[in-house]
Amino acid sequence: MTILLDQIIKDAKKLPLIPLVSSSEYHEKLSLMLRDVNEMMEDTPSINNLIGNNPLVVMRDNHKNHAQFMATVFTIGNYELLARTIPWVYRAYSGHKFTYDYITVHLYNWLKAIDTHINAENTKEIKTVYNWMIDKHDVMISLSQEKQIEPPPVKPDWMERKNNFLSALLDGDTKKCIEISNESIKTKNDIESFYLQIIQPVMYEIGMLWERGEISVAREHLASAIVSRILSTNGMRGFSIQKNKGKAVICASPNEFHEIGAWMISDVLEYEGWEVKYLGANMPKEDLIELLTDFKPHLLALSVTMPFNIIKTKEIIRDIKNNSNLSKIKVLIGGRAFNETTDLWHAAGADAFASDVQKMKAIVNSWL
Ligand code: B12
Repeated sequence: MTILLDQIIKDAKKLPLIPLVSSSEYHEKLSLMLRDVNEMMEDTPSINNLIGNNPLVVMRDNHKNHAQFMATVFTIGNYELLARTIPWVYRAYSGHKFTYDYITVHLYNWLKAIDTHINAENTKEIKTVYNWMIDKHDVMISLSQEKQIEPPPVKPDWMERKNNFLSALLDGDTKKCIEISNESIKTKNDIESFYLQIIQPVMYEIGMLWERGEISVAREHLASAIVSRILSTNGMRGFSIQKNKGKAVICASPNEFHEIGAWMISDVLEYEGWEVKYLGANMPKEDLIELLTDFKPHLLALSVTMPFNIIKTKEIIRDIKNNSNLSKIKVLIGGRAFNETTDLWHAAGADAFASDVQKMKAIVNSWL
């Protein structure tokens, strides 16, 4: 962590916690405030310049993510998450031609919407946080320009293969990617290294290229689609598997569209000897509970990439723990949302957290 980031995290941690009544009201009034903020932004005369001539729908989408993210920060009271995320916002938005001024105008409009919709006695702490973000504008610009966290380290003997895979992925060369995958996976024990040394670092690099505006959404989708095709073939390799370790359900939380990490976890558990049901992305709570009730797994592994999905994840875990038929299921969580912010995973109420497949194996084996 850099000195500046360390300072801003310390400063953020001095912000007041949001009383439950205020965070609940912020949550309740979210769509009203969002509607007003969108209208105020669209009525701003220089809006097209502010948003770098991006389509308005991209801006509205950003506002929705902002609203859900702030509701999460207020509900779980984690300001380290706030301080770590804002520099990413400045970097990613400016990488996509939004101006820095857009961010300030947007925050001032949130202050107006908060005053319009939230009872005056519940606004004090929320406005303190918004004013803090406005005050830190210049620091956040500097932080966003600092060197970014590198992707997870790749072992020297995998480096060339990883680079070749990345180039092939960016070229959309599915055949070459499948060749590299076949060269790398000869036995079921090779799958984990292929995932950790190639797929994960390559996808993180794809993310950074997108964040800096160096590749389009189409290129990122192309990469994700090829990786998904490769993961599908891994499930069909026909390596012998003994199902002697118990039953596991794996999915990504509601509104969570990142599923590659969860899929990797699922494959590794399956090859480790678990009887696995992998449910994919964006899993609705009620249907998950129904499946858990039928299948009666020993383990539920939930994946969360976007911090704004933590609240829904917390609700799932709460309902499982409060249900006498399900309360014995061990709940493991993981995903990018928890990887950087210390102890954030505790907010979701899970039994344990693992930052990657290797650590996940150690935890589930200790539960056997
Ligand atoms: C591909 C991708 C997408 C695809 C996903 C397709 C798919 N089929 O999964 C799509 C297009 C859907 C997408 C959408 C979005 N994305 Co995206 N996406 C990515 C990208 C490039 C790769 C994700 C990935 O596959 N990573 C590789 C896997 C293997 O890594 P992992 O998930 O961390 O998993 C490992 C561990 O975390 C752990 N783990 C994961 N899950 C679990 C679960 C358990 C139980 C355990 C124990 C461990 C564990 O083990 C895994 C293996 O070691 C990332 C970049 C990145 N750094 O990840 C951005 C990224 C995550 N996306 C980002 C953003 C902003 C978005 C959008 C908001 C964009 C938008 N404006 O629409 C939306 C959000 C959609 C939503 N509501 O979920 C940002 C998030 C930034 C932030 N501050 O939070 C990132 C980081 C890009 C960036 N650098 O800016 N995205």
